[in-house]
Amino acid sequence: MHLDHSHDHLSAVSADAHRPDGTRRALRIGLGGPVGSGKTATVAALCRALRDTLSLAVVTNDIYTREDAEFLLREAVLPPERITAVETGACPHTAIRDDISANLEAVEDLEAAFSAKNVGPLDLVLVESGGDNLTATFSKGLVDAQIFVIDVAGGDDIPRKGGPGVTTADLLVVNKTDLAPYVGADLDRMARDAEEQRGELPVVFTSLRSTDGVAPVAAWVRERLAAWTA
Ligand SMILES: Nc1nc2c(ncn2[C@@H]2O[C@H](COP(=O)(O)OP(=O)(O)O)[C@@H](O)[C@H]2O)c(=O)[nH]1
Ligand SMILES: [Mg+2]
Repeated sequence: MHLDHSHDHLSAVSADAHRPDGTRRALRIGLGGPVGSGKTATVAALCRALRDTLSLAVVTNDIYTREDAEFLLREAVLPPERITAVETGACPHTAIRDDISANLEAVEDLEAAFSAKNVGPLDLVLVESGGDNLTATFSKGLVDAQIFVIDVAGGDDIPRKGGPGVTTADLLVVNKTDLAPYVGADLDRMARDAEEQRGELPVVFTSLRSTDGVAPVAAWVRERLAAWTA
């Protein structure tokens, strides 16, 4: 099923910000973007950057496996009880957009578990999409804000091609800048095209190969969280 996503305004927060008991729930941030752009690597780096100061958890979406969750577990970016895998079946964008029930349940179960344990509540839940194409965006009922991750090796014309992820995500991440010389990607052009598509919405360029390469994304997440808790 392909819906018309063109009228979405992704930065609006519509999911209920409170739990039934009146306490504020965690900020939910979705990470979408094409397969291989660096979503899992960004999640892993964010966990390392934020885990000492925030209580966070991750939900991964894989089409047929638990590959991404297993990677995060192997890398020990968070304790296992903070990582949940959702297997989406054939159509990854369906699970973050049309039938979000499995993801919503995963997020709510994590929140409930941490509140119940009295170590919580969680501050932040990251939801990684299974990765699809340039049109896959998250339902506002599932996440409060979304990051769209593309990479320079996917072609430096991707920002110009637009699509709802590139044009409306709350943050656009252009990853793998270290590969730009090898694939002949023009970063200035990507920046100009992205600005043309996105206007005021922020864009950051990252290389997760460099030390603290995720810093601009982590700073943006901290800002969102500050606004959320204010
Ligand atoms: N050179 C380079 N490789 C990266 C970077 N970020 C991720 N990768 C690699 O790109 C591949 C795909 O990354 P992954 O996070 O699994 O992509 P996902 O499908 O979007 O989750 C992996 O081999 C990563 O190690 C980067 O900034 N530079
Ligand atoms: Mg992944």
